[in-house]
Amino acid sequence: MEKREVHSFHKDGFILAKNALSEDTLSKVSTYFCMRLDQLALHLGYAFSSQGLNLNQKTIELESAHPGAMLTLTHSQQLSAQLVSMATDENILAAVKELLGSDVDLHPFYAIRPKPPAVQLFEVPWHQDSSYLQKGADQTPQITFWVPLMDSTVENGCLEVAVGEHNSGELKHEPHSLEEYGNSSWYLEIPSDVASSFQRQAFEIGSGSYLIFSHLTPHRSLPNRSENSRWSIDFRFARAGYFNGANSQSLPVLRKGELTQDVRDFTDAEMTGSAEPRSWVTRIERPVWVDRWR
Ligand SMILES: O=C(O)CCC(=O)C(=O)O
Repeated sequence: MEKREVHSFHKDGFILAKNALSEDTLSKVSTYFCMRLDQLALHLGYAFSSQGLNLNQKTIELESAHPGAMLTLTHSQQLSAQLVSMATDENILAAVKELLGSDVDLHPFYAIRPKPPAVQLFEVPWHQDSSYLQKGADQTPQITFWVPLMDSTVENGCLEVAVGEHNSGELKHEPHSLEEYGNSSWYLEIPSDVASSFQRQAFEIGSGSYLIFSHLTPHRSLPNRSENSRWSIDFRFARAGYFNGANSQSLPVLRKGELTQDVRDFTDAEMTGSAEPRSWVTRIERPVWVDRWR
């Protein structure tokens, strides 16, 4: 990462890394999620129309046969070897070291977003990531990586960021209200009278590129008005030894600049099938932020 990029991260609250992930890394993650969609289809008793459908085709088919199925997929997220490999890609870790130092953890908050068209619960309202953590975690140095698995455009609901607003500290948030497919919204939002003054920048990002932003950078995602899904993954890193503000543990990733044994053990357990089996979850049970913003 160049000095001017670090400077622009601190000035604007975000930075775009172009063509930083290999096709191979992305395709392993897509293949893994195709497999998860096969498992979800089996669970829902659905048979895909043909073999060899790609990630987008499977998403569209399953969501149209079982509206709300992708919300289940999102709620049932679990770290996999493919995700940890992506998060520990050398370019990502180089940026992490530059921005957070050489002792760093993978934060337990990460999200998988299949975002099919016209599911309003995949339109994430304006928020800062720290608002979803317990009080005080905004003091922890941490950054988010937002990684699209396919090209993300204004039409398919890309991310929009508030430029320079991370310098305002943690803003007030309110619970967002929406019911859809038996799910109540779990989001928080910055009130519209505050968000209306943001200087906004929408990011059309090709797959292989990603956005890095601070836990205090307000952002949201636009509606998906296309006919396709727009998959993305977001994960966070925090400086080791600081309060993570969640009710589960972080995964140690770097110590003294070196990849930890914890990361290797995690990926080995996944590859050998000794990791815990995955179950399907249809909602987030009592998230840590519910009482904080009432
Ligand atoms: O991908 C999206 O739709 C929203 C992502 C987001 O809000 C986040 O990464 O915190």
